[in-house]
Amino acid sequence: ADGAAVPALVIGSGYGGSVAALRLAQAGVDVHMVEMGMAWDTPGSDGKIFANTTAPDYRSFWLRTRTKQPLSSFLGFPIDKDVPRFTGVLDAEEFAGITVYQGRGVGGGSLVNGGMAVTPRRENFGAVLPTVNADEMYATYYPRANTGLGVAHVDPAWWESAACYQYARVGRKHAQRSGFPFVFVPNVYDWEYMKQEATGNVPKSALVGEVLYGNNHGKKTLQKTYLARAAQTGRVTVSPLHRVTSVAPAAGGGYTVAIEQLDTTGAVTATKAVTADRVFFAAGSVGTTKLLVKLKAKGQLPLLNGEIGKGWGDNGNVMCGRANHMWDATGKLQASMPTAGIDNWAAGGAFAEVAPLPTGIETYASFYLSITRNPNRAAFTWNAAAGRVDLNWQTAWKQPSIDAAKTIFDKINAKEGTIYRTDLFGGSKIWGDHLTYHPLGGAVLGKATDNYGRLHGHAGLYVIDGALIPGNAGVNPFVTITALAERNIERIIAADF
Ligand code: FAE
Repeated sequence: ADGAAVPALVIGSGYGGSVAALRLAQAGVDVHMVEMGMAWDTPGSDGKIFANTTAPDYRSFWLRTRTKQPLSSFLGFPIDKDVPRFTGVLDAEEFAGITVYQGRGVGGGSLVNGGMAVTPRRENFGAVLPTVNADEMYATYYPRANTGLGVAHVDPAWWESAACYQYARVGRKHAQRSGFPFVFVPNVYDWEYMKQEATGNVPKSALVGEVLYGNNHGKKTLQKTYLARAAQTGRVTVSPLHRVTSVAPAAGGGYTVAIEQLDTTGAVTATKAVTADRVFFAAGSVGTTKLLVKLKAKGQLPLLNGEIGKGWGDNGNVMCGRANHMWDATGKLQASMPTAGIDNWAAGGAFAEVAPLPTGIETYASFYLSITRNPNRAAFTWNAAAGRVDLNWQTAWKQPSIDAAKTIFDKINAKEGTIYRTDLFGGSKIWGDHLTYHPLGGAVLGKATDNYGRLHGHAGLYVIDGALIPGNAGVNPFVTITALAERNIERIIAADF
């Protein structure tokens, strides 16, 4: 409520925010979470909370009047369509050189993501977070994060025969025939539930392709894990459809946090101010960094240092499809939850997730999201004339990612006598190089903050989300974001509260 005072305010309810809220509450601290997206706890008139990937509707996109699907065309036909403007679950946020996809709602990215829960290889960790003690991460915080998130492997025997993973088995065959390691990757989907979907005993979710616009069943989102446990403490309140616009030192100590209440058209229906002793920025790499860049430039938080806004990367994301021969059908039934990838990180700087293309028809296509070693880093800056934060990423900066992905797919195409699909990204583009699912950085650990996420310049302000990670995690990022948050909040509770 307007005028309230809270000991700890958390901006955003994704991975970093959920870890912070749970651990603070368990330590006896009352927490108020402010989330700009919806609660996603109420079904629509079709009885479902979320829309299907193949039939986006008003629930699917954050404040757009036309969908902006990651695949813009299929078999030459554009697939985007008009939708009513609504505070939907997936934001396709457009900057000059890149579209950044993000989850919006209580649970953040966990509502829309593929659930791939990857702990980076130990030997790669030094390149991910060079200032963090790897022994502690692998002994304590990665295991804690994996447990908290409910991470599990698919049953290999079931996977070998399940119709819905034919596409992944074709991916394995092609990887292995070209000599690439094929590795299984754990997920937060409830595998027992998926087996029940396959036998027809329960309402289907992954097996009807639900993912990008939310899963109605089966996926262990943060709503079912960290946030459920946080709620059980009785110390955490969550305000959905509330957006933080400012944080500034308060006269009597602590911070004044300015908040806008939104309706489902995105209109501001009220503005509120609360005071908080401590504020945790957990609005995601883009959300946190945009706030900090604006607040520093406009003088609300003038003492933030010159690293704010820097070190942003796209985790080297690039997509592509391959056209298979008729004898390599990938299946008209494709589980929306990926289970595996092609690991050419050491030799070629690419880890390619064998991704579903859940269209409901046989496409003879293999589809991949590659995570690559891309050294380019962008910066966010305040554009005073336009009153917004800009990002200077350039589309051409994806070239190192394309080159790395080609170390895998040129070889597979040569071996199989196949070609790239050119009908997925508009025009005759081969590479999905216009987007990322994995924004990272902008308030980098050890640079904009100390080695535990305390912002330099203003005591009692913390960054605890993907903004801390310097642009590339080498693998899908949410387990690392969660583990780093577990590490940092433990230290912050012990030393600062
Ligand atoms: P995040 O989860 O984005 O949460 C930030 C929250 O803050 C959001 O709910 C925002 O609505 C909210 N917010 C932002 N600004 C404000 C404000 N001013 N006031 C109030 N609230 C605000 O941040 N990662 C994997 O590891 N495996 C995958 O399989 C995977 N698949 C993905 C698929 C898709 C389509 C997408 C979009 C992402 C995927 N990711 C995946 C990435 C992963 O979801 C992402 O790294 C994390 O969600 C980032 O966590 P954070 O806590 O940083």
